[in-house]
Amino acid sequence: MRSSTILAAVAVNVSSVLAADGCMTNEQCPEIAALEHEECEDYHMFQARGSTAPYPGHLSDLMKLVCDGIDGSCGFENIVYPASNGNAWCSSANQGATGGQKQMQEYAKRCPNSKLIVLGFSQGGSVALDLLGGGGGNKVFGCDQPVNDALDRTKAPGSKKQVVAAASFGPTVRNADQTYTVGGGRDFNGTAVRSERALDGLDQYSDILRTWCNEGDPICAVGSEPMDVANHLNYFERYNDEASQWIIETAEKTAQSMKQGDGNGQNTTEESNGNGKGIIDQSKESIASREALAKILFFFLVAGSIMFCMLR
Ligand SMILES: *[C@@H]1O[C@H](CO)[C@@H](O)[C@H](O)[C@H]1NC(C)=O
Ligand SMILES: CC(=O)N[C@H]1CO[C@H](CO)[C@@H](O)[C@@H]1O
Repeated sequence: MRSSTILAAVAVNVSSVLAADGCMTNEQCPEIAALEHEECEDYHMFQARGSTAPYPGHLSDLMKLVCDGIDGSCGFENIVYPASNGNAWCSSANQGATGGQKQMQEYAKRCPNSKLIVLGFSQGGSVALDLLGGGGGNKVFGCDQPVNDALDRTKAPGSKKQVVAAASFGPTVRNADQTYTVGGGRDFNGTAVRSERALDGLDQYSDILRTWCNEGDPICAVGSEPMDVANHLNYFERYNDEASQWIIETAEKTAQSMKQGDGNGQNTTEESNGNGKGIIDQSKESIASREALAKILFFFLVAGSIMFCMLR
């Protein structure tokens, strides 16, 4: 089992298999490059690419969909880290987690009112989970991943006022049966499992976190069948629409439910403002009235047809 896992890891050089029509690099897709921003904006994504992938990598099209659909200014920055495979995986992932936290700290300090979204794929998916919930203290592909602490959910940059959504696709280090996981690989462990401490750390974010893991993905769902690297590489073909919708809804809903604070992220409350509720009630009402209208139209249609038949 362990040696097959290692073989799978070696086989998954994610940059070698590009999605047929997906964007991977800035050169390929200037419209993605145009979303890479340093300035303060309403929604700012931090994204961690997969092992050996170019920047920005597999999440490019998804990020474009999020920015196209979200209500407010939007852009991203790459989490800068080596994304190395093999024995260097552990130090690479650790650099991603600690470096990503630092990038978030710097951005949140400059832009205290911006809403932050954390994304990652494969090794980067693991990095996204590690930087939020803490990581390391385990063996992955035969190397030892150093420990890093979680971001505190009550303080910048991890506060509820700031981190409003997080999504991880095919993460390497993950645990079976977590409520935030969707996909057929949910009941299987990843290449390695998270420490209790890292799981607890991640639970702070479970309300705004979703992890996608396919059945048969040899990286995030070890032991599920049929094991095929294709199941690790097709997340963005399969789920871009669903995932971008979820990210937009989660980010907007969380942002709306947080009162505008004093900007330092030290305290947040869960009280929702009247607006958010109003919008939901209004849309419920309009659905109800549309249903009523449809029933009335249907009644007249049936009654009309009966009269027409009788008159003939
Ligand atoms: C996942 O790993 C944990 C910790 O090692 C273990 O207790 C559990 O049985 C594993 N679950 C599956 C489905 O392999
Ligand atoms: C995390 C934190 O400090 N939360 C506090 C913020 O302020 C509200 C109301 O003043 C408290 O109830 C929270 O405990």
